[in-house]
Amino acid sequence: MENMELPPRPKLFDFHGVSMIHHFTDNWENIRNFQARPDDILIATYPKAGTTWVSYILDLLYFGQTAPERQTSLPIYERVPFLESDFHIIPPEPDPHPSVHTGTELADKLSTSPRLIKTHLPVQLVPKSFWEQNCRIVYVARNAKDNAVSYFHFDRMNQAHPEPGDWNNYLQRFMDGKMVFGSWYDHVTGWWERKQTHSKLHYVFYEDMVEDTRRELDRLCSFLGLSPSAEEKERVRGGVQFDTMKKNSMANYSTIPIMDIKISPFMRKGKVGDWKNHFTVAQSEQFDEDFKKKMKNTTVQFRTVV
Ligand code: PPS
Repeated sequence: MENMELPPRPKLFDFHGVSMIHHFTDNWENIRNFQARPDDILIATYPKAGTTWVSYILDLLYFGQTAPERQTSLPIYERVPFLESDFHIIPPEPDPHPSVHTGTELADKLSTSPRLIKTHLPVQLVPKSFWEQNCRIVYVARNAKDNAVSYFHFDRMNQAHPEPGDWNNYLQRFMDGKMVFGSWYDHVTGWWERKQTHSKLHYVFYEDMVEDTRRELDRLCSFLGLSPSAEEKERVRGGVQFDTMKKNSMANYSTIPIMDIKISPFMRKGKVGDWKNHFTVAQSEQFDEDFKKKMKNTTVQFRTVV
């Protein structure tokens, strides 16, 4: 893998009013026409809000007992296809045949029921069949400051995203919505508004999950109509603790060559409040001021500490 030639970093462009890169729009016709099934569960997030955490929880809840071999042989990105992705998933050596799968192909090939599907699309770009089929959707949101920090480190290590540049410029770009998948502010508020009309949307906060994973697991189960035993719930909770997932090669993205976990691990810190190690006082004040303006018309509330 060390000598593998990496593709050049992609450029951002405007896609229906949202900053995007070609990896997530090249397959657009298939994404737009994707046929959701009524029991599909969509895991929707702005990038770096806790997608993998919730994906792993759902995977364990549904398939942890019936398909234990998944836990050792199938990375999370194959269990929970990334709908809009056109990334080339290259199996580790010695498999000489790189397989190319778009998210829609992977989802179409899934034999599980329900299918768990991941998306980072802002609500207005989600394929209409998910709404027509009245699918359950779990949306995870994370406070903007920690989200920006996590995204910055991810963009440093992920060759498939634009070069992040220095932190100060990056933060400005975050505030301007010039990020892959667009504005954090539009994303979290757009999904929050949709929750008011789509009853099968469960809106979860990363901070709540860190504060009390057991409670959030109970809420998730109740939304999904699942009633696992207390023992089973504890097993799931143990399997999705940060340190456990960080060591788990099926969950930690260490098998994807375009992500250089030596630059920054995918499972980086898993904390609320790491923004304090990155923002200067001036940056924090300016960010808060701007935040108030951008979020003045919404009722969604975030915590930057727990
Ligand atoms: S992605 O690329 O958008 O799918 O990334 P995503 O999974 O949404 O977000 C990655 C961040 O989530 C943290 N993470 C966790 N935190 C706490 N507990 C668990 N189990 C967990 N799993 C993943 C991960 O460490 C990233 O956050 P940072 O702040 O960078 O550590």
